[in-house]
Amino acid sequence: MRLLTGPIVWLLLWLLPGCEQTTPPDPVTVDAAVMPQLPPGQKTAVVYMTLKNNSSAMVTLNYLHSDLSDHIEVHRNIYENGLMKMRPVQHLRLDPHAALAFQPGGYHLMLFDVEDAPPVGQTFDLVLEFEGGLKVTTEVTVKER
Ligand SMILES: [Cu+2]
Repeated sequence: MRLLTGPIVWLLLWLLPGCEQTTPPDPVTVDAAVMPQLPPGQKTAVVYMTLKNNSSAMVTLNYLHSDLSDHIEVHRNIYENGLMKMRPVQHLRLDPHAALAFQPGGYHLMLFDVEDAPPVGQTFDLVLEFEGGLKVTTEVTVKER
């Protein structure tokens, strides 16, 4: 009996749901990506999301890809001389284990020349490409404005 204890304990641990976390999390994850629906005739869309760096290294966001737009930029709203202005952010860096919320009034993605946006409730794929070649694909949900 004693000889069996080891393997049985190991097997029980393996079967516990919590033990699935032994696989490391993705280095970068994206949560709750949404795009407010575009008004008719408008071709510049905004995307909000939460970006998380789960790794112990700094990550740098270099490129964004989507079938919806050939030109996607990271922007940040800043106050300058009492005015709210938008500034492109190139090579956005995220500290180890840091999260960054893209939200109204702060960071956001801008998609230019959007021709065929999906209707409200539908999704489209957005690919975030980081330095070193890491690519993270997330689904962006179109929501009402
Ligand atoms: Cu912008």
